[in-house]
Amino acid sequence: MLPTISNIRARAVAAPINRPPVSASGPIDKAALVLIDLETDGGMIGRAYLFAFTPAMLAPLLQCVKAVADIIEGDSLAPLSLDAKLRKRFTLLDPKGLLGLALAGVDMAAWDALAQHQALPLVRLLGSEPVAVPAYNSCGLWIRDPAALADEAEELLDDGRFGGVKLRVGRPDFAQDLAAVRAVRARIADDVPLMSDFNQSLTANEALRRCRALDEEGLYWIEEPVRHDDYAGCARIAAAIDTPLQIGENLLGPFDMQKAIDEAAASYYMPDVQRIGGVTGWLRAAALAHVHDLDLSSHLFPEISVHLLAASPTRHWLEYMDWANAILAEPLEIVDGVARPPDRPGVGIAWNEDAVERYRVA
Ligand code: SMN
Ligand code: MG
Repeated sequence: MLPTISNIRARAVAAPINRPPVSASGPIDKAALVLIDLETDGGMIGRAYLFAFTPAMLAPLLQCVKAVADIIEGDSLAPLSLDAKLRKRFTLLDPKGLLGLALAGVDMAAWDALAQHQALPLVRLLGSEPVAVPAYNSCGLWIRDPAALADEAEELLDDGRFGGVKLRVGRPDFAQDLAAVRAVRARIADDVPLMSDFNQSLTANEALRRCRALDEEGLYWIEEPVRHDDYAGCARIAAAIDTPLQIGENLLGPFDMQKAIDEAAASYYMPDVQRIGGVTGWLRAAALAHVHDLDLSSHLFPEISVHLLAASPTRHWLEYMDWANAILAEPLEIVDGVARPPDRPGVGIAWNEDAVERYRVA
């Protein structure tokens, strides 16, 4: 007998970030997170967090989670059925934006509770095993003075935990981007992948110019040079360079991913679990990547993404981001360049309640 959902609680926190990000789209000072606790009548508590990007969006996102919760309290803990019911209910509203995040968060928490109910790590519930997933350190190398970046790259790699690092580009002056890439590439070992991310900052013509110029600089991938949904623009750039083009953190569900694939927008895809539709959406995206033979990486949310990548046939890289570490009881460990899903029931997320109280936003 499946448990039923008895209660869903949501809390907002604004937690400190170790190396606060400054991307081409601006700074982020705090990790604005919504924490979800989904309780079942069997006593399990499924947990997930959502990233609201800015504290101003915490209150409306909390409201969205509560509105979704009201619809499924009392229902069986069957994530695919819950997803179908909720998406049908919201068909006329178009369940994207904050509502899409809320749906994904409740889905993640439901899968966590179900895995706990089966006494299995999520990766095993999905039929896979806790295999090693290569992890790169994405917690730094933001838009700042290129001269300081080589030292930072070394710091981000120096304990040998990570297999690669990601550098942010998209400065107003391309010479500064080039200087940043060269400084970091020259400092780190030749066999350590250096990823790069433009965060959608360029026009298609400027992106073509910059990506061609960067094509010989030894970058492992170039991410989101243009607007995320300009699949034709992405395809034009991807076809013009040898360096693989990476997109996907802004795909709002597997149907968007199919559209991007139809246009040959990129070589690599990196869905974000809160935008692609939670675990349920990820599994469908992973099937698309499998069918089209596309390397699949993750975006943010390393704790759950490591389970999902371990269950994805074309798994590639885990993006390691430490933004939730301040409020997690047991942050994900990275050792010798790889992460493994923890061998405990569910996703393995538990709150550090003292920290949650400290950073709680009313
Ligand atoms: C990123 C994501 C979220 C906030 C800042 C930067 C970046 C990444 O696109 O891929 O990590
Ligand atoms: Mg990115």
